[in-house]
Amino acid sequence: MSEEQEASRREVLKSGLALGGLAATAGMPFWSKLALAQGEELVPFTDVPETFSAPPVTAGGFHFLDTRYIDSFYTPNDDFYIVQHYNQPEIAADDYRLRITGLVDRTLELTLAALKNRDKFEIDAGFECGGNRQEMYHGLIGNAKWGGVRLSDLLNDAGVKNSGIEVVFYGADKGIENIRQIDIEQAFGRSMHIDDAMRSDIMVAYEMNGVPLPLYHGAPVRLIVPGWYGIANVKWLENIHVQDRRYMGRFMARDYVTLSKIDVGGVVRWDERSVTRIQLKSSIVRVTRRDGSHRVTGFVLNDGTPLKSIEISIDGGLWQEAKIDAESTKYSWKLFYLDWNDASPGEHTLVSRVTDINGQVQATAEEMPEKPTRWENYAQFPRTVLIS
Ligand SMILES: Nc1nc2c(c(=O)[nH]1)N[C@H]1C(S)=C(S)[C@@H](COP(=O)(O)O)O[C@H]1N2
Ligand SMILES: [Mo]
Repeated sequence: MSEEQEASRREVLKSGLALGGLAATAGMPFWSKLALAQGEELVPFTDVPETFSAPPVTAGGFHFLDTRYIDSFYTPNDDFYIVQHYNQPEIAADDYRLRITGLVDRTLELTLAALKNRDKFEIDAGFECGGNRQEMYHGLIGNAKWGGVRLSDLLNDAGVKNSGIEVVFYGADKGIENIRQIDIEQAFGRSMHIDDAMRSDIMVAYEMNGVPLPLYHGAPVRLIVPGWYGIANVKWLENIHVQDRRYMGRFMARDYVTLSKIDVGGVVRWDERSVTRIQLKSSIVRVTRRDGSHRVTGFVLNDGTPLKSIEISIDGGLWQEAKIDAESTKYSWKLFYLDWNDASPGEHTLVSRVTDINGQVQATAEEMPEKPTRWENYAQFPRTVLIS
């Protein structure tokens, strides 16, 4: 490994300690406080219909978490949300090849065994689908420890030519797309600029929470782009292709494109851009009661920018600082709680807001840009509960 790579690896490790200045939890590990204790019960949300439930995991299906029951730092693999737009290809590990092609000095073709023989690293990454939303209580979310190899190591071995500016990632799953009235079979594809692709923390992953990547999460190999929305994490990855111009496939240029009214150089314009970095977001996921005292729990996701505070306001009152899991890592989700001491019987409205070290504050619904597309739902999310 070059000195430069070693330095950037150290930088990543160091910046993993992303929680400068936050209220830490002393004593017990944060996580041991999350599982429901003996005699602790969920307080019902009144914004959740009684009929609400998360769909079970099924082949080809769509699955999201019932966020009221988040009780571990790592989401169990069999409850991690599942989104795929085409099929779920089954690839025999022995037949698997990862090909690195295009504007490179040497085309690489790697078996799974060859990938596993290379330098391995692990990283925590929590992410959500760009289409995650309030109707499912933000359940298209999960946090896992991923294991695999550095994308930058593979690209350096292949030798990216100067003309190679765009890196495209193709999955083995395919579907028919109608493009200008023509039906065409396309593989799932996503891309990024070479400068993003050379980040030392992007992973070609073959493990999820210590076991081989499960089928629904892209077996045998997927991409993990920490800090970006789920769409970037191409499952069933079989080809990494370097080219000299932008890739304009459906999931970069037509779908997962956020349309919003923003200031562009002093002019308000309707802007269209591909969903990439995770926006600063928090949400309350549950309220529990034990021996008459209450606790409010939630999560934060963002692009890895260190956080300054996470606060909760009850019935429009003062913002109170919540405790955040101090062992969270740069790109993991960050779980937090607040002990709510004086909860009175009746209905209450609770809302959380997160602030990062740059002073950016999670927007209220009113402060959000006009944004008619369904992607990137990060506004403050008021929840209502009934205290009996
Ligand atoms: N090959 C492939 N990769 C894919 C997708 C897909 O349809 N095909 N869906 C993407 C989307 S939209 C999301 S949100 C994440 C979901 O990853 P998960 O199912 O492991 O949670 O995978 C991404 N990677
Ligand atoms: Mo997604």
